[in-house]
Amino acid sequence: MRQFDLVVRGGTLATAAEVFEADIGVRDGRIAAIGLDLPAGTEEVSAKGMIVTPGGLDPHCHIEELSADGGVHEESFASGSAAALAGGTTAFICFLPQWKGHSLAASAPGYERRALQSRADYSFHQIITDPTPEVLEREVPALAARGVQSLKVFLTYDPLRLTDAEFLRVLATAKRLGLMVTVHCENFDAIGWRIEALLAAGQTDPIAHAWARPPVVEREATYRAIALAELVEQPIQVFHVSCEAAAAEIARAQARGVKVWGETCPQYLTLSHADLLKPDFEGAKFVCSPALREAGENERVWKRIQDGTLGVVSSDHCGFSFATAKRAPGAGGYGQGGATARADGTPAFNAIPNGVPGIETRLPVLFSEGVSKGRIDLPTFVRLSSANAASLFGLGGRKGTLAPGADADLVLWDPDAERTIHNGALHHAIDYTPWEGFAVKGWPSITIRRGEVAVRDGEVLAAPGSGRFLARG
Ligand code: DUC
Ligand code: ZN
Ligand code: ZN
Repeated sequence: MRQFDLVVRGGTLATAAEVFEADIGVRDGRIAAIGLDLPAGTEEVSAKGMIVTPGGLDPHCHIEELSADGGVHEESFASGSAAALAGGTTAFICFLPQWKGHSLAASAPGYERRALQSRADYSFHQIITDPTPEVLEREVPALAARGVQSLKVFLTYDPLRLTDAEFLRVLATAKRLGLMVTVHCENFDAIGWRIEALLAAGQTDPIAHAWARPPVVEREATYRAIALAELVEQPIQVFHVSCEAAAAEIARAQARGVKVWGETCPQYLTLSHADLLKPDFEGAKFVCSPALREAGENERVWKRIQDGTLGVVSSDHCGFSFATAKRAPGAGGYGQGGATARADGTPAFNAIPNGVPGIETRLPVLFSEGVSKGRIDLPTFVRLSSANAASLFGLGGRKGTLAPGADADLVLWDPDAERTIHNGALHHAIDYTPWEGFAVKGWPSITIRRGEVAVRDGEVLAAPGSGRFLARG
């Protein structure tokens, strides 16, 4: 019997700390050895000319989410995980919903059963929208014991948002149980006030979404979330930072020793108001929250990646197709201010479901705009794409690393491959990509998940149901 089930041979390995030449020997789905001239494995994969990174970990994506009105996001676990793997992401964390007025157990029945169809490894953050004593004192501890070790709260969206008093109770519970709290930071009342004024002035186009949610509403809520977390002495992760104003609040808090981390997404690094202004309702394809900013903001967010303020790039993938959900006023839950339809039947800006698809394009866009264009080096790419999220969310040593004992989740990047992104070539279930026609340099040609070749040259080989639930510590 050979020592290794698989040897990935002759690649340039990139970890969160260094870049070096080596082979990787895999046994029983885990990395067994890293070194030069390893003995032959039962299976051999050549990585000559390739960069080998840990598999991506996308710690923020909405997959097959169920809303209380009976709706379900169009992206299924089978399709979303195929897209993840094809884009170099071997594990993701999505959301267990809580419907207001319901216990955790009674919200989204059957959701965990749906997740069994995943081809990639997966875990959950628990959304808390209704922090009753029963939820905080009984249900959350039981969930934590099952390995769901992080909570998500919204400071905007009705009926998802928490008041400050509710948020404080969630923070205190997380502190008691040692959980991470992730936060969507925007000021609900300020957005509502702006929406009312814009609608009264007859502004209904998708661009008004950005006018209703300017950077100051994100900055205020980011500051408030940090201040309340500081009061409780509970670490938080600020999700999807879109602008310098919010990032600066995080940097200031980090400088005074507060345990706050920041995440951003490829949309805030590459897209802008110009996209929201596209004619024929096409701007709806770019409605997400926080909103896209003016073009100059992209480079300011890159600077906050470069100075270490923002340490994670997630997709915030949402399954809303242009032909269906994006045109259904109020559908999908993530909207604010009522279901206002316009004369042509399309929704006014405030009723367009918020969210863009990006689970497959996250890493190619980050690699190309970051590594290939010289904005970041390879270890930074690894930290942003997997390693930092793994340590923040209790998967350190298992995901996001190339080291003996870690899961053999590997991505072989062809750094010279030039591609143009087209939706037809993607594996998600959504009918568009915000990066249609976007040119990238660098492409994940082989994705290996726990020692098995899951994707080769765009063909997804991993079967639905082959992903595993990741209980986190
Ligand atoms: N932002 C989005 O754009 N969609 C879903 C949730 C969120 O916070
Ligand atoms: Zn959010
Ligand atoms: Zn989200």
